[in-house]
Amino acid sequence: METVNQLLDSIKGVGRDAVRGGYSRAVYSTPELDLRQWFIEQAQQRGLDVETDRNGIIWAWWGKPQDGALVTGSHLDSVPGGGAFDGPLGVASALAAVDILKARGVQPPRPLAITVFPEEEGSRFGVACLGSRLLTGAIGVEKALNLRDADGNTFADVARSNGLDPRHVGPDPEALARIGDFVELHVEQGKGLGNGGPAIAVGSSILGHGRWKLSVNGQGNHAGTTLMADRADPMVAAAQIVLAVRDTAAKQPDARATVGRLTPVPGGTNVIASRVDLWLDARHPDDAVTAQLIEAIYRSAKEAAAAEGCTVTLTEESYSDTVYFDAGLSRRIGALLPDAPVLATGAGHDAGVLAGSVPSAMLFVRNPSGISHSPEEYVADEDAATGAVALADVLEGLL
Ligand code: HGY
Ligand code: MN
Ligand code: MN
Repeated sequence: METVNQLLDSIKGVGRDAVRGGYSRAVYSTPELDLRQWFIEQAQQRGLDVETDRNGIIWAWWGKPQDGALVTGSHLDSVPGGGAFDGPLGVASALAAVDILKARGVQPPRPLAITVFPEEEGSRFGVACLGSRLLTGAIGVEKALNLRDADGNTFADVARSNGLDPRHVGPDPEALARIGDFVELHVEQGKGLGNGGPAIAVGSSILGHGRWKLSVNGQGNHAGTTLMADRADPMVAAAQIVLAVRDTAAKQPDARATVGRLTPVPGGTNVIASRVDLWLDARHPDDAVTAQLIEAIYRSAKEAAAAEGCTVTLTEESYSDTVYFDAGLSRRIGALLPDAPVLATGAGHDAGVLAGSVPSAMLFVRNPSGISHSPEEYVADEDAATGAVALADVLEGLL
């Protein structure tokens, strides 16, 4: 069987983005579907029984599916122009860990399953961890089904065209009961493990984070015939808002706020936009501080819009409180990996969504630069191999 690095190597050509660099593997896009098929084949080659549940989550079972199983997994979808490891490292490490356990002659006393969650990044439908939120009921079914991608396709339609029945999408207590403990291995998206020392850390918490959409409305017009004094240009207001986001967050220790996506409508070079949509990603350990941040940003946005003769609306699209992983499970994992430091993360994960329903924990694998959501995301082969062994040790110890 392939090692974790060979497994990652076997998918390195899937979903390469020639324009952005890195990988663009949006949920239910061809690259992501190809990766799903790759995972199913790899799991079946290992004798695992594979099923896809009514929310599109793939489960690969070693042993008969039953309540209280030990489950590990991650995601295969990516951000636009993302790195090679965010998601796939956890899935490939889980496959490699099963190989290691089989080679050790382990006979699981309880079933072990590998899961692949759809739409962890929220890159297509705008809500991160959509699959695990549906599973746990952390998102309303109607809201989920009506989410739209950039082309206006609803999640319901896309789910339907990928074999799901929208009438059955939603909370799945039977599937959730099968998760006795959940452990997700993930590339570290920070510099906590640096360049030396242990390559693996145990997760402690996930920063509270949310997404908001701001829409600035102005007067669309001709770029050449409209004098500067006669404009209500939402792009100018949007530019002020982006600066206000940065300035507001910079004043708040530990806050992070980002506008990574901005869409002018109609988006012509010789056209003054009529509307500009921009999306805010804001995060802070204290949910009350995040709320104050958003209020301050919205105040500045309204001032910026008014100064340009425009208006602005703000809509919350998703929010997750700060999450602390299960203390008992993390302690047990710490005992199995005595050299592993404990790290908090600023990145969201399905393990964070599941933590509200089942004992959940994370392992992080060194990423020397800490850069992620970028083609420069990196894990050295030896660290990836160390991660797979660490995951195998943890799974064996928890079985
Ligand atoms: O956005 C996040 O924190 C995660 O990568 N989905
Ligand atoms: Mn991820
Ligand atoms: Mn990510």
